[in-house]
Amino acid sequence: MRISILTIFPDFVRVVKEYGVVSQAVENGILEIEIFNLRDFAKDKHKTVDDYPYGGGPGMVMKPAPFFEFFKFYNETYGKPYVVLTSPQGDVLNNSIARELASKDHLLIICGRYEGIDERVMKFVDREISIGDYVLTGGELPAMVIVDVVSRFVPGVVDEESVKNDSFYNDLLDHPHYTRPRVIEDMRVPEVLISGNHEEVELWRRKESLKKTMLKRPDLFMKHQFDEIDKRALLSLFRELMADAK
Ligand code: 4FV
Repeated sequence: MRISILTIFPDFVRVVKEYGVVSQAVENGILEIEIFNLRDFAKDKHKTVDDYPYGGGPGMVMKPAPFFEFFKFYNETYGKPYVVLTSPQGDVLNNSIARELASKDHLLIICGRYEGIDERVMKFVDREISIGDYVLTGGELPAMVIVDVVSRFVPGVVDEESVKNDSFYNDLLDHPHYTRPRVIEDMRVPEVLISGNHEEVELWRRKESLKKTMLKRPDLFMKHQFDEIDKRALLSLFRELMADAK
């Protein structure tokens, strides 16, 4: 998969491909991540990318011309990508949107700055994505979040099992995790996790996921598709509750 990022701060975003599983995926050739500096497509000697807003008001707006220059070059050189603009007006990112983006073989992410981008640039944009209902100083962090979450859905980047156990994979929050030592400050690892009984472990983890999801994200719980293990987990939870209620 090819992911390109267009920004006025290339050094800021470059780190997203220099650490962890994303950097390994780049080394293994599974991911190609390329960063472009919008200023390289501003034709004036000051490489200007912003200007005053028509109609007045605070702040500056990103000029359309450097983007038009960039797309002329980019589409000729790399072919037409699926273009994502990171902005507060976008669809709020979640796992299913990330999975959808990961199905594209060629993504280009545009990072806004200032008050925003001249509206005429939207002719190049296939999708606007927001990472949440708040206003950032720039679209670079959202672009890095998108690279990170999308890369996990690209086959070969992370082990399938790990993705299957993800929070939100099946609209459930994740179960608690434990590792050595067995006891720390009198806090013990739940016995079932050291029992070696994989069925009991799986049931315990699903019960914990269901409990946490019902408590913290009932909206997700209502979306969750129940399977056999869920039913056994809920029965067991119910029996425990009834026992505690006695
Ligand atoms: C944002 C978000 C975001 C708005 C003006 C960049 C800033 C500045 N992008 N999710 N929330 N962008 O706040 O994606 O240009």
